[in-house]
Amino acid sequence: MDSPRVKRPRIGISSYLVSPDPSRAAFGGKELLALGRSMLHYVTQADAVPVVLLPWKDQISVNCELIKSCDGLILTGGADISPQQYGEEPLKPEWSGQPERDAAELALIKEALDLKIPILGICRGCQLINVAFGGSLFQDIAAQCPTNLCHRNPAIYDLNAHPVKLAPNNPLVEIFEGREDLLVNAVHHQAVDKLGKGLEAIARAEDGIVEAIWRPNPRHPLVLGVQWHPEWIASHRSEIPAMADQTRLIKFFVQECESEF
Ligand SMILES: [Mn+2]
Repeated sequence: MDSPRVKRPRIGISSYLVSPDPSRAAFGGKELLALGRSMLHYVTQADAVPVVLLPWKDQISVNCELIKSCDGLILTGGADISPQQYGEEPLKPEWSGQPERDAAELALIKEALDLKIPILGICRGCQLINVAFGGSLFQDIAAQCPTNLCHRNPAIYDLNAHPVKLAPNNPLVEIFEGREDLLVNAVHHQAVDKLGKGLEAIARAEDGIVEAIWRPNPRHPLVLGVQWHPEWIASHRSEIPAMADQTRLIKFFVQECESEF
């Protein structure tokens, strides 16, 4: 007897906008989209189907069609968000970010909110949720809020880690079963400054930097952002065993995507 065909949840995932080295012949000057294999693996670990979304402004209508077929949206990490998105000029030219990708993803956030499907932001994605709700960012942690805590170390990249303290009564406490602290990877130099309207900081590093946000009201559909990269922790957990199992986060998110509220 044929097994019944069960439709797996589809999760739209924003992709990176990459400009290869123009001095080389291969792809020189041609823009590409990219998406980490660990991100795809992370989503399939929760038995969901990844749908790759596009990082270009002139593809917003395509993205809107794609996201209509999805049960949830993940905003991935990547380049800086342009300070223009929160009404500031870049303090340094190299902090100008990628307005092109910002525009594509801000349109996706709006569409996902209209469709009432859950949103998960990772690193840059967490910051973009904050900006979409009217909040602002620190353009550079070292320049604007000097701290002894290392939030980015290029030499060891995603093996750089620091603890975060979780606030009570939020999905992270549920996901990580009542833990008050989590050790997470840290690969960011921007951070949430002023919180977006209706958003709440639910994890902070010991220097006060915001490490996770969510929208408590309405609680569903879920809007959650984490400053760390759970997909890398899930893939390389053996390298820092003290880190919690972050597949719990994606399984929780996909469950939210499957639920009717
Ligand atoms: Mn951090």
